Amino acid sequence: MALENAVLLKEPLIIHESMRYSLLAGGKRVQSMLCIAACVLVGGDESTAMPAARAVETIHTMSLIHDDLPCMDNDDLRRGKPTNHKVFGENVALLAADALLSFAFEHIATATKGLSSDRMVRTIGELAKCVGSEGLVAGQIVDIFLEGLSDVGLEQLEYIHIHKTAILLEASVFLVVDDILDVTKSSQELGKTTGKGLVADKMTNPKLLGIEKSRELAEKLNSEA
Ligand code: GRG
Repeated sequence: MALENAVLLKEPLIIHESMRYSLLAGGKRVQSMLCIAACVLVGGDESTAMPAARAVETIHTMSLIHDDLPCMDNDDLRRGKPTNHKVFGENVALLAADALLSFAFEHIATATKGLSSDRMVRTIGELAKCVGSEGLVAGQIVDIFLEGLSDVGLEQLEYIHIHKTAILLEASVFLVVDDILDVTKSSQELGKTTGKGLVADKMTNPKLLGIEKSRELAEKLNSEA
């Protein structure tokens, strides 16, 4: 996907090393593959979607760097390697994530070919919304503030999953397909349930529902998807 060439090693070296460390650390590349597949599915050229695919992958990566920071989940490992802040320090990791976020939008704006400026502006606007206080950031802040609370329900857990995970996946597809297909069902409508449950610290579906019910829910959501 040529992410290697998207962020080159240049001055200031430390920040670009840190950006590249996480960007090129592997990962399943689900977001970018979805983006390209969606484009091809509706008859578009792969090359049209490539900058958007790199951008969503870059945003996904920067969100993981933030998520791993000591002030968030304080994780030592990501993608089988030491987390960005473990290697480069917290200050560099924070700035590398910020720079990756900025790069994602710059890259869409400068590298996308064959889109009208109207669609380009709409694409960038949609993506920005998915990242901000109604998107990834919303999911993370709710996750943080519900942590440790008892009496947290499935609806709140779904809110976190939708905002932390589904929203960027949805954006990866909708950024490309939105104009072409009449997609009316929002991810919020998918698998809406109202159960309640208890959690100790981090919420998960198995903690709320038990393994068996979680499996059933996963199968239901999968077939709806
Ligand atoms: C976006 C400004 C801004 C800040 C970030 C920390 C945060 C706010 C949001 C949390 C986002 C987060 C960590 C969501 C989890 C997403 C997720 C499903 C991670 C695991 O994805 P995989 O397994 O990862 O596809 P790989 O490594 O394969 O890419």
